[in-house]
Amino acid sequence: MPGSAKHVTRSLTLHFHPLSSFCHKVLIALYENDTPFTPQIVNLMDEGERTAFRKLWPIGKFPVLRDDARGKTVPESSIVVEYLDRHYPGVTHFIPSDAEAARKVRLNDRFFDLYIHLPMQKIVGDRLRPADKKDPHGVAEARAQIANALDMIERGMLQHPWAIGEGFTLADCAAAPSLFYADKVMSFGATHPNAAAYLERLKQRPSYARVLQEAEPYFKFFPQES
Ligand SMILES: N[C@@H](CCC(=O)N[C@@H](CS)C(=O)NCC(=O)O)C(=O)O
Repeated sequence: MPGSAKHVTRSLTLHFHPLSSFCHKVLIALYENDTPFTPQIVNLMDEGERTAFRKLWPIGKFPVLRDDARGKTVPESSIVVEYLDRHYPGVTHFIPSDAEAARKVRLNDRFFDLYIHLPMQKIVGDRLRPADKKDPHGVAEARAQIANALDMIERGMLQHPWAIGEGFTLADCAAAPSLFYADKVMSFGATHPNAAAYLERLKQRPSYARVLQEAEPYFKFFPQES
C-alpha cells in the first residue's frame, strides 16, 4: 500500500486516486522523502464520497492533503509539494533555496502543468463525453499545444538529467505524470526523442516507478479513444 512509514507520527492524509495524474505529482514528492501519510482513495463516481470530498475542497479536484498536526487542508498539487518541502522536508528538496533556481523550478512546473498536463486532460476528457458533445476543435488545439511544448523540450529546453539541473525538484514531479499520460494520448517516442528519454528517466526514478506500479491495477479504467 502507499504511504508505508518510517517515522513516528502520521498526521498527513492524502485524498487522491491512483490513476489521477495530478495526484501522481504529489505521490512522487511523498515517496521521494519516504514521508509517512495515510492514503485516502476517493472514488468521485460515488455520490457519498464526492459530497464528503467537496466538503474538504469545494472545487472537488484532487489531490488534497490534510495535515491534522498543523490543522491545514492543502489543495493544488504544486502547493502541496511546496507545503511538504517546507514543513516535512527530506533528502529531496523540491524548491531550491536560491531564488533564481526556485524561479526556474516554478516556471517549469507551470510549463508542464499548463502546456502539457491540461491539454492532455482535455484530450482524455473528450473521450468521456457523449458522442454528440465531442469537441474536435478543442482536442486539435490541445494536441497542437502539446506538440509545441514537446518541440520546446526537443530544441534543448532540458540541458540536464532533470528539469532544471542535477537535482530532482517540483518541476520533475510535474513533468512525470504530464509526459507519461501525454505519451499515452499522442505517443512521442519517434518524434521527440529527447522528451522520450527524459520520460524514461522519470519512469526509472524509484519514486515514480512506485507510483506507476501502484496505479497499474487501475490503468484498465483509463479512457481509450473510441
Ligand atoms: N490544478 C489542480 C488540478 C487537479 C485535477 O485536475 N485533478 C483531477 C484529477 S487528475 C480531478 O480531480 N478531476 C476530477 C474532476 O474534475 O471532477 C492541481 O494541480 O491539483
